[in-house]
Amino acid sequence: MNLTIALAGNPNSGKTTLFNSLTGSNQFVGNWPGVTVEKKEGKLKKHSDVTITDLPGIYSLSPYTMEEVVARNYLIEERPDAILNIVDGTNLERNLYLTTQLCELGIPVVVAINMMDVVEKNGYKINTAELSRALGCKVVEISALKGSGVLDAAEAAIKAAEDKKPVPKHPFDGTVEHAIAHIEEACVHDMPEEQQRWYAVKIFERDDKVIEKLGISEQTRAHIEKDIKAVEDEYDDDAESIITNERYVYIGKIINGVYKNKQKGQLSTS
Ligand code: BGO
Repeated sequence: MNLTIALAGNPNSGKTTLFNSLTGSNQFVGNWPGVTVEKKEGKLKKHSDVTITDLPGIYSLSPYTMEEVVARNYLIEERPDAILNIVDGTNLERNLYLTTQLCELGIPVVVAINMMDVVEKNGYKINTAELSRALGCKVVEISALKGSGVLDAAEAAIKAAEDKKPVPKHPFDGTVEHAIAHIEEACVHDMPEEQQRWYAVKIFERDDKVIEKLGISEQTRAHIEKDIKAVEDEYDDDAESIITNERYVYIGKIINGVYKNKQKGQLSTS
């Protein structure tokens, strides 16, 4: 079976190092359609039926940079069989911000925590079993530079692609979740179920590109705008910032339980 695995991660997370390690010299370089952002694809070593697509390094799936737009268009339009999300283990909090968004796409995700050689040298340990439980997807420790764990990460991504199980939904806070549920019902209920979540969150954030793509009518927009405004009034903040804060609160809770200083035996937040 031919499978496509997208490699996604923050700039400097080690994505290029991992891509080279997974594909060796088996790479094809081009451009993403319509833009001057480089597109790299390659065949996974010893798996000629598995294509790895290297997405541009990004911090978020927002519509503000060319890299983000290229990456998210690929993910929502092409829908790869799985996402291998490379995360810099020395900077978990910032990197997991993208992870929370990738997990909403309805595509199976495997998280590869990179730079584990540095994490360990610094005397830290990451409880990957707990992180995996909290995120709802498989988590693998790797060092792309040293090559350790890289094959396990690839095998895990293949398995996730074959199993086709999207990541379970992480709920936002009460009224935010309520508004998103309304949006799902009003705007995206005819989409495949696993795709609805990401679109509904983007509509809540008033993401123009998504609203335009879906061709949401003025009447429906006015209807959901009432829900969004009510949440903004309650939180005294704008919708996009509310979602950003919700993500960081969620990440903060996760990290508290998984990042441990080996020497002191204490939990740390980064
Ligand atoms: C330089 N462990 C360690 N210790 N370093 C790693 C690992 C790892 O597991 N993985 C990657 N790196 P990219 P993006 C560098 O280039 O793959 C290092 O942006 C240097 N260069 O070697 O490029 C990797 O594609 C001079 O480091 O990331 C690279 O995601 C001094 O992380 C950097 C020190 O990796 C970014 C490092 C001239």
